[in-house]
Order: sequence, then structure tokens, then C-alpha cells
Amino acid sequence: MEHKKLAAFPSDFLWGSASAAYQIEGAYDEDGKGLSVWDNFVRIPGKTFKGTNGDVAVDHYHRYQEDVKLMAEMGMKAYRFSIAWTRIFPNGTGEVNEAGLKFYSDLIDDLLANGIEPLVTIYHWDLPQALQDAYGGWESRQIIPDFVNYAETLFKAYGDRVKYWVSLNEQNIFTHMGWQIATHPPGKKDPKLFYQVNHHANLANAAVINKFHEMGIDGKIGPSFAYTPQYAIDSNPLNVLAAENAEELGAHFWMDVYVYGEYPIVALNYLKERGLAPTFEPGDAELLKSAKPDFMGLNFYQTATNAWNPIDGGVENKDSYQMNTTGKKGTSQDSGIPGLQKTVKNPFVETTNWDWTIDPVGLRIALRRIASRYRLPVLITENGLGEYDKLEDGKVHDDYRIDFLKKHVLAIKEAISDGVDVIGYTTWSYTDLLSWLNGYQKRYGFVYVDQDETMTGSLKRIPKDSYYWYKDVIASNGDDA
Ligand code: BGP
Repeated sequence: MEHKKLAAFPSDFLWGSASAAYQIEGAYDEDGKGLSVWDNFVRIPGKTFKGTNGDVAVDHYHRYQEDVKLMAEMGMKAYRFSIAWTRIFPNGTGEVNEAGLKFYSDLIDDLLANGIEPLVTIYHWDLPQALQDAYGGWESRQIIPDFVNYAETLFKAYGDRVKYWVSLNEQNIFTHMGWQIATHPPGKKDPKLFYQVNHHANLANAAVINKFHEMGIDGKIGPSFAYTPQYAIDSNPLNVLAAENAEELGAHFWMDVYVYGEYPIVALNYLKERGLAPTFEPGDAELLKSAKPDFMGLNFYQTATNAWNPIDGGVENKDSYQMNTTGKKGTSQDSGIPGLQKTVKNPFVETTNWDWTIDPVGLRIALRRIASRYRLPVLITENGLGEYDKLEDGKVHDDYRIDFLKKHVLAIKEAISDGVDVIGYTTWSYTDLLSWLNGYQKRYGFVYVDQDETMTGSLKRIPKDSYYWYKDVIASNGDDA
């Protein structure tokens, strides 16, 4: 639909930016913090780009006040960050670490004092190693009470001040990379376990959402899903079917469970046929059905395009395709599952140096699909451009990032005009930070940080051109994008 006149952004729209604990904090073993699975995984040779880790990251733990000050100067309305479980419970459960609780309490107070709404992600992948060692972490149902206990501790400590909570960040990504392609901890390739792990995460997510609602906290909670809308390469019905398969197994498989408490029909049937369906215990179906998120968190980076992939002799590499973690354009490999789909290049969209498609219309499509299938407000919890940035005479002229974000802001405005209830937009990311597998050279921030693969940078903060552009966007409530 083309609009002659676009709707305005709501007056309380949450303009902001995002981060995650492991990617920014550093201080990995300070003030009583326990080790997470990421603290250990990064030390396995060959796992991360040039062996980079988050031991220091961009030292946000010691510099959070400086970071918040820059947010305030930018006029930021919201800041999404995650809490490191291991700072609160060094062993995942048991004794609370007061110093950890205090760190986030001070951060929240500082944000609020500067008129910035804190958006808290409860889990952004840094599982306590102690829980992985004790029972395999997400591989066991024991994670459910431990996750609820941890979340309840946060609700009690910060529920009076935090109004927006993200339960799990990108369950689809951390489980895919952890148990299908072995590129995240615990580094396994086990198709059956992958679906069981997801079932536990679904139950834990539902239990935490219920706990939040039972506690009567004045706020909203929902998961953040990494949604890649799926396209067909053309109108050949088989290619359209391939795109539907990708959407069913790559999106409905998670979001249907979050909202309806049920696995989608075709996906579950597919898993049953192959002996991969998760094992349900008594009460599981009821628990999943009883929880309802208040919003859908959307992490949107790109779209994917599909073609038919025959069951005999098709592309078969879902557990071992080549990802581009070097920033050398064109080094990623398409992937596929015989009988379902394979990904192919989309001739209509450009790509980044890390081979991610750039598709702002895809964001509008994502917002509309979520709104009409799930009838929930959407909080865009991540969207951004990872690129090389150059510091020249103390400045970073990231006009390519401005161009990227500008087009995505327009797409949001169009989706709002289409009738989608969008609560806010927290871009990825606020400062430059550690990209899990791509080191420090893949930068996303509004604020440049002098840090690189040597991990010995001065950590100086320098606002980029995009920082000043976003400041104007916020001041005009999206009119001057
Ligand atoms: C999302 C994660 C973020 C962030 C982002 C960018 O999947 O939630 O933590 O890393 O992607 O991805 P990357 O760092 O791989 O470029």
C-alpha cells in the first residue's frame, strides 16, 4: 500500500539503542562475577575471529556513566541492555552476589535520572558455566526453575523501576548456533537435542512470563525474536512452497509457541516423521498455553530468499555451511535442507561486507506479518548495520549507516501507517562492541570505541556522524529522518 501521507510516530515512541552484557561490559571476573559459557568458549582456538573475547570488551562496566552521559546528550529515550546472569548468581543459582545487583541498580538509576527508559534483557546468551556443568544448561529441564529464580530476583530488585523486559534474546539463534552448527557454546551438532533444548527454552520463557504477570509488576514482558522474513525467488509454486517451509520452520516454529503455546502443524509433523519432535511431559502443553507475551520483540537485520531443493541430490548443509565472519564480501555459502528449501541470492537487494542483505522493505513486511499473525504490539529490539568504520581526524563519517537507518526508520513509519502498533526502536548498537564471532572490526555503534582485535585499544568514545543524525531524528520524533 502506498500512502500519500504517512502517520506520525506515537508521541511516547521509544527511540533508543541496544547492547548485551558480554559484548560491552568486560570486567569478566570482577566483583564476584562467575564465569559464563561464553567466557570459556572464546578461549577454544578457532572459535572466534582472531581469538577475540569479551574479557575487556569496551569496558562498559567501568565506564557506564560516561556512556549514559553520551546517551543523555543525544536525547535517547530508551536503552536496551542485558544483565549478566553470572553477576547476579555466580553459580547460576544459590547465593546472590550483591555487587552484581548493585551494578545494574546503579545503571538503572543513572538512566532514569537522565530521562532514559531502561529496557532489560534477562538472557542474552551468557549462561552460567556452573549450570552447563551441573546438568547441561538448556539441555535439561532443571534450567526452568533456575531461570525463573534468576528472573524473579531481577523483578524484585528492579521491577519498581524497569517497565520493559525481554525474556530471551533470539532463542532461534542461540539454539541454532549452539546445537545445530556448533558455532556458539556448547558447540554441538545434535538435531534431536536441538529441538529438545528449544522445548526447554520455550517452557522457561513461558514460566518467566507467567511469574512476571503473577507478581503484578507494572510493566511489559516479551521475547526478542530474530526474524528473517522469507521470500521465494519467483512465482514458481515450488519455490513459493520452499519459502513457506522456511517461514514455518524458521519463524512460526518459535513465535507460534510464544503466542499460541503450540508448535505449528506442518513443522511438528515434519519433526515427528523424522523422530526429532521434542518430548512433552505432563503439564508442558498447559504451561505453554498459559503464558502470553505483552509484545513481540523483533530483531531485524535481513531477509532471505528461497528456491526449491529436491529431496534427492539437493543442497544438504544445514549443519555446516560457511558463514562470513571475516568481512570479505562473497565468502558466505548458501544453505539448504533437501525436500524443504535452499537459500539463494536475491538480485533485488544489496549486501553488506559480511553478506547480510540490506532490505528496509523487509522490515515493513516483518512488522506486518507479526502484527497480523500474532495481534501483538511490536518492540523493535535490534536493527542496524555492521560495517568497517574509519576514524579520520577524530571523526567517523558513517554516511552508509545513516542511509541504512534512515530507510529503516521510513519503513517503520510506513508499517505504522499500515496499522502496526510499534512501541519503539532500539538500534543495534549504541557503542561499538564485540561481535560474538566477528571480532571488533564489524562495527554497529553510534559511538565509535577505540578497540580492536588486539584488545589493547584506548577505549576512547567518539560519537560518529550517525550519532548526530539520530539525535535529530529523536528530537523531531522521526520527522527528520
Ligand atoms: C544479534 C544478536 C546481537 C548482535 C547482532 C549482530 O543476533 O542478538 O547480540 O551480535 O545480532 O550480529 P553480529 O554481531 O553477528 O554481526
